[in-house]
Amino acid sequence: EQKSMEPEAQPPAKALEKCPETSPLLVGPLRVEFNTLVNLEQIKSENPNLEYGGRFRPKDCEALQKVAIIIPFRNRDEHLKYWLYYMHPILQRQQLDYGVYVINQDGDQLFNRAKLLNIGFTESLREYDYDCFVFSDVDLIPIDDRNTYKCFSQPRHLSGYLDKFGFRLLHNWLFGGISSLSKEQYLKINGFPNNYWGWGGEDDDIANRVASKGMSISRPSKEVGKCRMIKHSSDKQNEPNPQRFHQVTQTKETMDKDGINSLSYRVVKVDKFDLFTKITVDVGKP
Ligand code: UDH
Repeated sequence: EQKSMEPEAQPPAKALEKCPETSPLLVGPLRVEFNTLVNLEQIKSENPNLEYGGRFRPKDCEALQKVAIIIPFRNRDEHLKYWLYYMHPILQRQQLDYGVYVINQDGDQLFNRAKLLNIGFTESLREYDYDCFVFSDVDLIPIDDRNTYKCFSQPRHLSGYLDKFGFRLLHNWLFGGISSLSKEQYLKINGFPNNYWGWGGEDDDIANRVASKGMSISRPSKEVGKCRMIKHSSDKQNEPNPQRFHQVTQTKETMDKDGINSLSYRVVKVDKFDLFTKITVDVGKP
């Protein structure tokens, strides 16, 4: 009898099962230091499962959240390498469907962190149907992978316990550094302010927005929530904003007209690298 040359019948493709609530791949406390230099080629070879542009999704289960990670950026390439080196393995172990977006402020006007974050929200959504947004400074790394870069029932502050403050939470409305908001939470507060130029205040404004919409700030426990910051000197064109003290008293009055509904900017260029997507933008000036 002649063997059939027909390929064996394949079972119909099964939809992946959802990933578990807690990833079984987590290891807990991590060693994080910034003395050994890292390079992009090494990071690339250590993360073979990444897709172009710094995208990843678990292949054995369906991720519970689609997370855009937004990094405000200008002239911090050394920090970005450490960030990529430490974060890609952590985020993969957390079984997230994620993409990394570095929002690079073009030119040398005053830095505008919150506006860059608004731009990251908008631009990442043009690429994929993200439902959660993690906003992270480039120089902060969690030292426990149970500090999951996802969204929770309340906006979350992921970097409450920094090494530079002796791992103490300075105060309860702290919201700078690393935070996460679902798309719905973000839209409820009209996104972030666009008019904080230079250092400071924008994080308190965001905390005010959260509170004024009846939400609260959630955090991981101190055990899980510790982070390290890369030491560095002050940046040019990011001096403390002298208007910040006044601005943060006005959030309730300004938040409905200043935010994602009033955002304007120009994309200068989009670079897709292996480990991240870099979007260079003109944010204008004060
Ligand atoms: N950022 C840049 N480039 C800049 C300024 C800021 O990439 O020129 C980004 C970066 O992601 C940084 C974040 O914006 O992590 C926040 O910047 P920041 O200056 O508010 O906060 P950071 O924690 O520094 O980096 C705090 C002041 C450090 C002064 C140290 C003096 N010893």
